[in-house]
Amino acid sequence: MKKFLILAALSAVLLSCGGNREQILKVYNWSDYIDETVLTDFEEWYKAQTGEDITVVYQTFDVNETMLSKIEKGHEDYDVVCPSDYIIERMLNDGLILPLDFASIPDEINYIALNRSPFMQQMFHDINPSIDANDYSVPYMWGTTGIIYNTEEVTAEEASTWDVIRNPKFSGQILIKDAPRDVYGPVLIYLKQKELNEGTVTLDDLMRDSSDESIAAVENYLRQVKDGVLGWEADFGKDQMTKGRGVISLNWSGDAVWARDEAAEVGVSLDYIVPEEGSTVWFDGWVIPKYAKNIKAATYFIDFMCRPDIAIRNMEETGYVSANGAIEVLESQIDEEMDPIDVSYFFPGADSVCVDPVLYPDKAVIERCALEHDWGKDTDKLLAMWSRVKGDNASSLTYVVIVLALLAIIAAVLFSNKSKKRRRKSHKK
Ligand code: N2P
Repeated sequence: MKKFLILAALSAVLLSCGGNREQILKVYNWSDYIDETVLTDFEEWYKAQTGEDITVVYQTFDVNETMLSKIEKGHEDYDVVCPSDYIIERMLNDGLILPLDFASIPDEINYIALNRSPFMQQMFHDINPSIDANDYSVPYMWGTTGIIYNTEEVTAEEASTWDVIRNPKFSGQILIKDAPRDVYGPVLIYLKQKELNEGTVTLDDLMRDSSDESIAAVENYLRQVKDGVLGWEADFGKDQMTKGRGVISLNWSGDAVWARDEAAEVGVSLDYIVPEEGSTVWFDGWVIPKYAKNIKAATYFIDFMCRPDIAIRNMEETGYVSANGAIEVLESQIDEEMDPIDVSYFFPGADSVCVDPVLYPDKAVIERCALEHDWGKDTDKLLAMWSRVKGDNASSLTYVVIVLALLAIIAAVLFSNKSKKRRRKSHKK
């Protein structure tokens, strides 16, 4: 990490001194979402393939919306970014991403074409049936949203419902991902169980439901949740769970794998479950934003990320699951200690393989998960609700402290002015 911060700083200096932008590739990705040694490998590979020098400037974000705003409002010249499904949809609708030109990459190193997963292609296609997102983005990682739980404190049964996040038994020990859409979706699915079971709504309807009534219902629910919340976390939840500082974490499957494996080393036992009521399945994909300056290197970078050995390294480092459909990737994950499950939706024919079900959920789990969709302008309503819910949490005390501090500053200024005047008066006398 340090090495890349230094590299980023050096590259920023290089750029500000008029360095050659064609030799810089600016990548903006989620934090903890890559094996950073692959960045150096890319620089070497790129040189070998094209004869050109390249330096990767690597920056990270924790929240989709931060990344989007830098591009949407700031017009920042990142060459490659990694948004989630509904943000790809939004960027696509707003003309913020460029079509990809993979034909420019020689066939024998065209890892994108060689390793596509039909499941991922279909998911990307479903983002927007009228503009095929496969022409604009390449899947990177994917997973589900669910519950990480400490198996010594919480039973699998307790964790198998979304209602566990307001279970008073775990009050003060619940971590919630600071990702409004990824919390809204599951909570709405929970609240609409009756309608889902009666068949009057579908999971897909709920993923598109930005009505005032539904937002209000989720807000009301989250207000009941928040008293028991230990933290709204963008990226520290997994770490807290490994230290036993939380017993429940509404989180992504990749963080679950990372946390479970780290925790095991210090004797803390964690597991992950996708609650019975259903959930969201998400994926993140590489795109080249409209303001990119190095499209050629960006295209090669995305391609390199699809090389199976690189995909495997990224998976092993982060805990997340590659969207790569290569058989080598499946083979690298076979673990005879696991029970056989059906992952034929992802690897055709693999209907009974021993793989970690947190990484590749069984087909039955995927069938109760839905893809999130962009809400366009209605997103603002959700973000406003989210800050109302979270903001109230720390606010009373915070506001009192701020007001007291301001009063103290004003009093100090008034007092010092008065004494200055007094001193001047006595001086004149
Ligand atoms: C990893 C972030 C994963 C993003 N820190 C999940 N969409």
